[in-house]
Amino acid sequence: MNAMKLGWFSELNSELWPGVALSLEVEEVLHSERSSFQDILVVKTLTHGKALMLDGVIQCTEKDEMSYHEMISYLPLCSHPKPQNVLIVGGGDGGVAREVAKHPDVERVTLVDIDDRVIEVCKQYLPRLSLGLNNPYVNIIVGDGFEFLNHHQGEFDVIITDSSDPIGPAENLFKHAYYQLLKSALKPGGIIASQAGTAWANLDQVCSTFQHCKAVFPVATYAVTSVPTYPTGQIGFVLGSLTEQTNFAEPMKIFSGKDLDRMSLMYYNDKVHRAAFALPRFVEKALNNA
Ligand code: SPM
Repeated sequence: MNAMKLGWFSELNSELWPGVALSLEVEEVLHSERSSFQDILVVKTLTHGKALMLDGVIQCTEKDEMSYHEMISYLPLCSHPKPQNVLIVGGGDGGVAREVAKHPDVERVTLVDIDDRVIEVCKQYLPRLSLGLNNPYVNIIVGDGFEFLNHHQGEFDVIITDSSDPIGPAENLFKHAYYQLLKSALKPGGIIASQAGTAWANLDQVCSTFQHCKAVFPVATYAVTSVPTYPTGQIGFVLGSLTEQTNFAEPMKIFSGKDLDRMSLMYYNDKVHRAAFALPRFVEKALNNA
């Protein structure tokens, strides 16, 4: 559900964030179509650059996408001793691939997204994001992430699930069976990170996703970042590790200021990494009971 009225896009979703709607003033609709899986909309906003919406839900704006893409990428990558082979499930806009490919240890990136139209539309209209899709290290596969994992065992050091919300094409990526598949697709010592919703609007969803992760991985945790154009301005990730010694809150790899500049990172550094795991009491309590 979404509304375009008087030059404004409003993100209405009565199921996921009832009674709240973020609005962006739109200068121009650049692209709109119905793919086999979802509605795809790209607009030029007045204040946030270009924005991508899927099924009426904001996926990213050029102004604040770095907070999401850098954090979902570097929280797991910097928690792994040598993340050479990385799988991205979803992420058809290219933002995560762009970040993952910058990590000095990464040798191979595979991206599996179900919707080739998202990939093509982002290549055409969102080049700042989709430059990750043109990187020679990135192998793009159009297909179902769930199915892909079924046929790949013990292959990846890190798997990042950059999905939309659990209504629509991404629904299966929030289930227990998906976390079991993630575990089987990892090499020994592997790590996963998945989009897991915001505690303010979807505490139940956060807890159930965390529960699936905790049931499968010896170490599981939840971290947050701020994305002003997501509902409540915040989103979180669950992280799981096959290694009991993993302490997600303390990065194994620390980039110097020079590294961060060379990699053009605008949000992530080791201090932000540690802070992402400092959770409010109500979230900590809910996760402890999950
Ligand atoms: N590469 C960007 C894809 C973004 N994936 C996450 C989108 C989530 C949007 N809704 C946030 C609602 C939080 N409950």
